[in-house]
Amino acid sequence: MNADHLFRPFAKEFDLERGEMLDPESRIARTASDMRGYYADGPALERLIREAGDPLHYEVFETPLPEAEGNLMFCISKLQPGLVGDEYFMTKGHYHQVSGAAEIYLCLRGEGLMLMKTASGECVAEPMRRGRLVYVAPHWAHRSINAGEEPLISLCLYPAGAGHNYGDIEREGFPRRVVRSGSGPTLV
Ligand code: PAN
Ligand code: ZN
Repeated sequence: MNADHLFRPFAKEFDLERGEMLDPESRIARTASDMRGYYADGPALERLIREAGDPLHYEVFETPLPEAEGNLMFCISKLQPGLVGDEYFMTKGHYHQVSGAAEIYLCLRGEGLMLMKTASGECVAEPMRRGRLVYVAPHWAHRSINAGEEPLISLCLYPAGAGHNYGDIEREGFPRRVVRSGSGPTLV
């Protein structure tokens, strides 16, 4: 095969202490108003949007890669701390469009949970904290939840052609939520 047709090797710098990808080519940002319909307390979300000026919820920093079979996508996911009512800030969550595509989250900073569910309703929560790797197995939808006081930051790795299916989770939701209680973050 002519090597000109191959994607070229490259390297990228990270600040692992701060949990930052240096010079990311792309940044996706979600603010509170992007999260309508996801939290149990809709009025609390509307108050947050109104009173706090639609604050940043989370960001994904990445280097776009060809989706061709074999490439591995890597990105930094950075979720702010905060509450909507009693519920901790979280990502929308998704299945992969190629639902058999797995993903690795290596937590670099912060504290929280990775909530995972199958289409048949089985649900598992794995703690996330610096140095802990969560393996999101094929066919499991996944959502991260920041139950701490600083940003929850992970390095994510998955097949570049996996795609994201948000629609099914928008319809199904996750069977469990993480809320603040007197004894700390609680799965309900
Ligand atoms: C992550 C997520 C990121 C944001 O990179 O995309 O944490 O969460 P949502 O995509 O659910 O809004 C990932 O799981 N990629 O596949
Ligand atoms: Zn994913």
